[in-house]
Amino acid sequence: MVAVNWRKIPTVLQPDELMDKAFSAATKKANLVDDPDKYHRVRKQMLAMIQSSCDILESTLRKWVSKWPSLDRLSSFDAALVDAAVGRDEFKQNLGGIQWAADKINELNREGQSRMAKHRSIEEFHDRRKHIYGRCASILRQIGPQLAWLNDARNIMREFPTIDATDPCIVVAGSPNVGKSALISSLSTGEPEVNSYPFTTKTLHVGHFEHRRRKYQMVDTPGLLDRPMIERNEIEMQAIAALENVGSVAVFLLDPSEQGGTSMESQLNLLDEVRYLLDDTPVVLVDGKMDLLGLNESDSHNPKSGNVAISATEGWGLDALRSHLIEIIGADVIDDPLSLPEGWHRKHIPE
Ligand SMILES: Nc1nc2c(ncn2[C@@H]2O[C@H](COP(=O)(O)OP(=O)(O)OP(=O)(O)O)[C@@H](O)[C@H]2O)c(=O)[nH]1
Ligand SMILES: [Mg+2]
Repeated sequence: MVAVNWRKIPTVLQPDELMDKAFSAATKKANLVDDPDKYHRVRKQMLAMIQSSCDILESTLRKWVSKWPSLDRLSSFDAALVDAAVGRDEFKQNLGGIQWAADKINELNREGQSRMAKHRSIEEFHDRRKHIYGRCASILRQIGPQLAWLNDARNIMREFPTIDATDPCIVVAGSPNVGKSALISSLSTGEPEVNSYPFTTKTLHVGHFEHRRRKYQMVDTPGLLDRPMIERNEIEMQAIAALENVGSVAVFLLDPSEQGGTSMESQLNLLDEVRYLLDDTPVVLVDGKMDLLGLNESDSHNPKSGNVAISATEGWGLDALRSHLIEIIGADVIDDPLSLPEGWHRKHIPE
C-alpha cells in the first residue's frame, strides 16, 4: 500500500482542448508525408492523420486513468476520504467513462485503417478521415461531463493529507482550540503540510519527524474527533474507523488552562468518546499550554494530573514527549531478528 500523493493527480483536458491537441499534432504528421504522386500522397496523409490522432487521444485518455489512484489499492483511510469528498461510486463511474472512450477510439483507429485500404479515390480518402474525426469528436463530447467531473474532483482531492500507511502515525485529538495544530508544528522538522479533510471545513496539519531513519507522521483531527457522536455522519465514522487503523498511537491534548474555551469537564467527556472510537489505539494524555499553568520548563509532568506536560509555544517538554511516543510505537514493532533478547549479553554465547 503506497501513500497517494494527491497533488500529483494530473488535470484532464476538456473535449475541445483534447481534440485540438490531437488533430493539430496529426496535421503536422500528415505534412511530413512526401510522395510525388498525389493519389498515394493523399492516401498516406489521411492514414497518418487517422492513426496519429487516434493514438494521441487513446494514449492521453489511458494515461489519465493510470495516473489516477486506483480505489482498490487505497488504504481504508484514503478510500474513506475519497468516498466522503467525491463519492466512491462516482469516482469509479467517471474514470470508467474515460476508459470506455479510450477503447472506442482504439476500435475506431483500427476500423479507419482497414476501411482506408479498400478506398480507391482521393475523395474517399478525405471522406474517411473526416468521418473518423467526426466520430472521435462525438466520443469525446460524450465524455465531456465525466472529464468535467474529474477536474472538479481533482481540485478537491489535491487538498487531502498524504498519509503513508506503512509509516507510524500519531493521531492528535482534543477539543477545539487546545493547541493541536501548534503541537504538530512544534514537533515537526520542516514546515507541516496544511491540508483539509473532506468532512470538515477546517484545515488540518500533517507533520513529520525522523528518528533513526524512521519517519513518524502526525495528523491533527479538527472537526473529526472533537464533536459529539450524535453529530457525526456515516462517512465520518468510516474515516474514524480508518484513523484507528492508520494511527499507531493517539495523543489526546488537554488544555487545563481552559483558555481554548472548553471546560476540563467537557474535554474529559470527549476523551471518553475518543477512547471508545479509537478502541485499540493507545492514548497518551498530554497537558498543553503548561506555560499558562504556572509550571516551569523543567516540569515534565503536571503534578495535578500526572499527565505529560508541554508548551507548544514555548517549546517545553517536546523532546520528552517525542521520545515517549517513539517508545510506545516501538513496543508494537517486531524486534530486529538479529538482536538479542533482553538480558542476554554477547559473552553468554558459546564461542
Ligand atoms: N500559551 C500558549 N498558547 C498556546 C499553546 N499552544 C497553542 N496555543 C494557542 O492556542 C490557540 C489554539 O491553538 P491551535 O494550535 O490553533 O489549536 P487547535 O487545537 O489546532 O485548534 P482547532 O484546529 O481550531 O481545533 C492559539 O492561539 C495558540 O497560539 C501553548 O503551549 N501555550
Ligand atoms: Mg488546528
